[in-house]
Amino acid sequence: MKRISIIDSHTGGEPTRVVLAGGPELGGGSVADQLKNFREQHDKFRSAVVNEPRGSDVIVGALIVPPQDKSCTAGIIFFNNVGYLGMCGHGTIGLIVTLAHLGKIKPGDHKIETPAGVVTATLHANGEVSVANVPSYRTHKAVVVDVPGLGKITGDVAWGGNWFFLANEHGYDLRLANVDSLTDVGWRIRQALNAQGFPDVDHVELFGPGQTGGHSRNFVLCPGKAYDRSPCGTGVSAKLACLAGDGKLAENETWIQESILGSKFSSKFSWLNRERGEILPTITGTAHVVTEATLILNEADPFCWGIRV
Ligand code: PYC
Repeated sequence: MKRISIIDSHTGGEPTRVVLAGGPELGGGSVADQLKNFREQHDKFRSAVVNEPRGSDVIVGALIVPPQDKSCTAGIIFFNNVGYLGMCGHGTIGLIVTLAHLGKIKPGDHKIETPAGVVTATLHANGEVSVANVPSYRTHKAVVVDVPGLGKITGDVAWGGNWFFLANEHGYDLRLANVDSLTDVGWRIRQALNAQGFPDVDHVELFGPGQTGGHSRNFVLCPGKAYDRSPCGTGVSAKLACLAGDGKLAENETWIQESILGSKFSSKFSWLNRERGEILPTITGTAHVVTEATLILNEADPFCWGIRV
């Protein structure tokens, strides 16, 4: 019988399950090296932690690992129902609030090593967390995707710690009541985009007008077909790269991004390299701890390692 100690939180409605103890030994090195080992040797642990019957499609797992960069407070590997993330904005906010809940960190700056690079998370005295993310940039503007059954949809391809397709003009109403049809649309767009020359893009973002005071609302479809309940930290980073590139947002100007639930991240950017369109985005949000628990893995259980598709 194996026991795994976890804490669950949510960031704007999107859950993060931090694994505190009981994880696999990943052999050290950079967090990117440890992710390779995790993926190749211990993928069933990922599934056991986030998939049913202990989890669900929407949970993002976060395994704390030793950082190679010793100036970092922690290393972290984020994972979901189908695989691994380069970085995760809502998950980093959840991690910081979890570490504060445990009394392991105090307000101030905390560097965190992720597979996509080192980010700096600031725990504010009021409990909010800001994450200065990895450098973000747009690689393709106004890509036209021919989506079977939907027609042509135009959007940008950008990196914010994960790869995103971002569409402003799509004609869909971004309301919670419509998540089933939005999921179908997002999935069709992703399939078409992957087939039409962008195999790495695994997140799709649809944007519309803000409905609860934000500058914009989004619907974000994650790699395993779950929609992000939060505004998606890496997705907002990709959005800022597009806004910056189009001259629609100035350096240090605030952009409030609403999720499909209406939960919000405040964000801003500074230029790293204007010619290359590279920005440093900072995302601010709040998380709440909801569960402290022990997962039990019993090999006698036919679903010990989770239900995998
Ligand atoms: O907040 O970056 C994020 C994120 C990625 C996938 C789910 N949330």
